Amino acid sequence: MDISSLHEHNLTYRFPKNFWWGSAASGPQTEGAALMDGRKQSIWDYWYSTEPACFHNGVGPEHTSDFYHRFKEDIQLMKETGHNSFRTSIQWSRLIPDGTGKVNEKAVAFYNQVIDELIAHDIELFMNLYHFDMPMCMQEKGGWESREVIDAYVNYAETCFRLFGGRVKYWFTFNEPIVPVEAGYLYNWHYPNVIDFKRGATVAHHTIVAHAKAVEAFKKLKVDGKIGIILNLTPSYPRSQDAEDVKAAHIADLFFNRSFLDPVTKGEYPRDLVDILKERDLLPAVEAGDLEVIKNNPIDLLGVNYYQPRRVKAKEKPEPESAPFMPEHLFDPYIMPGRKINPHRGWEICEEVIYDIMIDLRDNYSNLPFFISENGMGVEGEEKFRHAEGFIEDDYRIEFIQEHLKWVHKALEEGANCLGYHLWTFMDNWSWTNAYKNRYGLVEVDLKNQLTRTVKKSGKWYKQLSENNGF
Ligand code: BGP
Repeated sequence: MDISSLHEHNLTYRFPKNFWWGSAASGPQTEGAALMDGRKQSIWDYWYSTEPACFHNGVGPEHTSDFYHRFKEDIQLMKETGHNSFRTSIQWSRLIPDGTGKVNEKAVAFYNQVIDELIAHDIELFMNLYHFDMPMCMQEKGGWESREVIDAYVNYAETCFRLFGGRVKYWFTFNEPIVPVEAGYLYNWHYPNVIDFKRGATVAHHTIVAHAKAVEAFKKLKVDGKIGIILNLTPSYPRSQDAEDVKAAHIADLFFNRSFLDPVTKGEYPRDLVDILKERDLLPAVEAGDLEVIKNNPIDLLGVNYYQPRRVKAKEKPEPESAPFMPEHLFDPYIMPGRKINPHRGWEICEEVIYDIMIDLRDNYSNLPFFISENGMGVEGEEKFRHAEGFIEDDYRIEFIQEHLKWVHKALEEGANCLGYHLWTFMDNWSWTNAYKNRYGLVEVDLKNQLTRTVKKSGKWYKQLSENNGF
């Protein structure tokens, strides 16, 4: 990396040559056309059809910005907002509607057109294969609890590599794979609404095996490109340096960060985590070959999603003996006095944490190549920031990005191997049970018709950021 360029010209924060500037999105959150052209239900369509009240204002995944029909206009807007790269995901339920077997030619045509259009606009496509969107027919077979689903996923991944490999150079097996574990099997936030740690641990292990097998297939097929995974890293900070607080933070870190980060980079689960689970008889069943495939298939590139830290303190009460296990039996959440909050979303904002993540990857993960694959500021009721001329005047978002980038820049100067920054997200999009509650886009989508797009102030600023390669 050419560090000497970091301070050239009149910019205070200049980034390395060819730094990726762009944004992230996902198929289910933007394509719409949910049951069109042969696509079948994912768990989201199914769950919405049975329990619409679980979704903010009762808005489901059917239309979601209609990128399926409007991708040309949207890619044009990506160009206008300075994108040199963009991440989205293929929907398994669109490409292989029955989970296995026949490929949907209309889906192939759609994804090919999106790829062509991005290439024509000189925007590098980062393609993810799974963003929380299990096809319903696969969930009926047990979802990630089922070995059969691992095989089906690997077949789906191979199909994607064969169809689009070479033209797509950057691939990701999963986005935030811990979220389906937490949301679907621990905390009752998402379908299938199970609360059972051991089943969650099985889901986590099977996801990692599926990931490693997809990486193995990618290498076997000699796809011209790189493959990785996108993890949401939520560093854990102890209330104090007292041994018990530090231990609590370490345990939270094992469960929520190292559980996925270590196997995909170092090829092994953290020993301390295995010990904690073993002691409580919570280890998932591991089959012959699982640990080898994990060991032999480290990623080429990591995507880091960062929103907020986790703060913890030592448990005040002893671990309950009879209640079914939850990670929170081993630490308590800590509300740090004076923490900065995004009042429009309720999440903590702590910019320097992004630096800590980058230094951790430098020092403890062999300085592997990574990029910030999501970071962003959600705002509920963003209409109230509309300028008289009609656009959203989101100075808070510009400031949010700048303040994070200052720390990214510092870590780069200190040798972190960060290749780019992607904002969540390109245009306001549908976000699971929060639907359209929190807006994150550089581009506003008129929710009355889900059609009209208007670039926000941040979108104009992002173009300058990208063109100047800094600010
Ligand atoms: C991330 C997910 C995205 C997106 C974002 C915003 O964790 O990868 O898919 O939904 O969170 O979430 P929310 O709309 O709940 O604020």
